[in-house]
Amino acid sequence: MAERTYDIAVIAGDGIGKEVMPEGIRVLEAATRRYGFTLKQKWHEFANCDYYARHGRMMPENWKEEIGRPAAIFFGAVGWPDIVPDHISLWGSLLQLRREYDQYVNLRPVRLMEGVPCPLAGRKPGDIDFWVVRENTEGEYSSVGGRMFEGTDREMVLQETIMTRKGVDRILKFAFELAQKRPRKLLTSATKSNGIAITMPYWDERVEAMAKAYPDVGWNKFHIDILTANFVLKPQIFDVVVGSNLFGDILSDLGPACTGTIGIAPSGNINPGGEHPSLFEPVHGSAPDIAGKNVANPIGQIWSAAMMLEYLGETEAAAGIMTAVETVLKQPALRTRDLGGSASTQACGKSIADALS
Ligand code: GGG
Repeated sequence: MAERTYDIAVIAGDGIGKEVMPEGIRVLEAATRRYGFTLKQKWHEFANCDYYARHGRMMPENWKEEIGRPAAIFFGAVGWPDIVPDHISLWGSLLQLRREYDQYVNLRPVRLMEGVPCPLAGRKPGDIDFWVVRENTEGEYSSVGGRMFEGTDREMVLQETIMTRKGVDRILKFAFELAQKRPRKLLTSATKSNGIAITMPYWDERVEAMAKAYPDVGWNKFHIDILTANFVLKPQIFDVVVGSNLFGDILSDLGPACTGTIGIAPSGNINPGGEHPSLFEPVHGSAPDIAGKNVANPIGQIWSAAMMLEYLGETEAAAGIMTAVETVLKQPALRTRDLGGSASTQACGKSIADALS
């Protein structure tokens, strides 16, 4: 049998990224021992704000060469606003990686796990189990626009939202195909076509057109305001939720918050064709307020490791990591403080690695 070896690029980033990444790696290494495959790690000391402080940019000019062609990229979190404004650090690193590698799908599972204290009254595991599919390369995340008449009473700022037929259709196709594989086969589209009068009606039209190709998938749409309310009030009605870059981002923070904490939420930035590497990272950011205290929840990073292994075809190892996560989450003493426990970042990571061994 061929040896299973994967090259992965590792970028810890800023803030708690530097603390949760070693725990993700600890668990991945436990998985390699248990399931008999090899990960060759290449760590990169860029795409962080310390690099910016030294070089005046977030990544070297030849970052693509530096990264090479790994099987996947394992990413922590970026942003340290005391050094670099967030829009500069984000556009100079993560957003550049997502766009240059055409990772047009941002896939974010939302699942209530057993033992996790859920802030929504009366919900139990199984009640909340859906995917947010976020468009990841265009939409409201745009740097097209500008400022005029700065410093005068005519000061004006303008920013464009960009939706292309290709960009919208490919994310909808991915979302419908995901829904098709799920038992409930239901797709929900996030819109705001009553207020955002050009791009969002276009999004709705494309959803309606795409739905015709998937007659076995039921679909509905909600304006983003009532959709967010329903995440809190009726999370059980969702199966696959697709949204533009901004709406998807908001929904994929709110979803995990409804299941207990954003600290456990993972994501995959996927280039479905496989022409470029895909990138796996926790949904959370660098959290400067708790950085350096060894209190951050490493499960978002660890679950992202499981998503990465699933993507690499190591499905048994991915499932093993998730079982280990579930085992640890059931024990209050092993949880981090965002889940009411007192375990440190390292202790939580170690418990999961031990549960896997
Ligand atoms: N691990 C995710 C991360 O570092 N996020 C920083 C951030 O601000 N992201 C914005 C976004 O994903 O749109």
